[in-house]
Amino acid sequence: PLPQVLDDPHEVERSGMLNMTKIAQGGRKLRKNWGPSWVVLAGNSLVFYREPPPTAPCTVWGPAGSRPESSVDLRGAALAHGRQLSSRRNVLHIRTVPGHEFLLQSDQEAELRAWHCALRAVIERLDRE
Ligand code: I3S
Repeated sequence: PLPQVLDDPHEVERSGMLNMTKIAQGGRKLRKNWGPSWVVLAGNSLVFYREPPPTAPCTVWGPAGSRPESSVDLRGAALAHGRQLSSRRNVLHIRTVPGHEFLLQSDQEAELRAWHCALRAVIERLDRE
């Protein structure tokens, strides 16, 4: 049997500061607007907060009572390198089933690679469910 934590849909898989821009909303192309975001990968969602929690790194969720800026459902999402979509280095491209697309970027290559692995693992797990 799986350990209990793996059955918890709200288990935080990863969180941290990344640069983010949406590039499409519901299939409609958007103008890029890069900015820093506190990103939380948990359950089937990727959640974006304007700011990290004040007690970081101990608290992985956003500030108590703080509302996420946005969140997306990763079920069926497509994950790819974003190098054709940006002049920045270390860019990931995510497209969700409803056609929301965004880019995630970090100047630290290892950090972005870890996000790539974590996102791929979650999306593959959701594909099997
Ligand atoms: O894919 P693009 O259009 O070359 O993206 C760049 C532009 O969106 C630019 O904004 P304006 O066209 O509104 O000035 C952004 O400032 C750049 O950051 C975008 O390119 P990168 O390569 O940084 O994703």
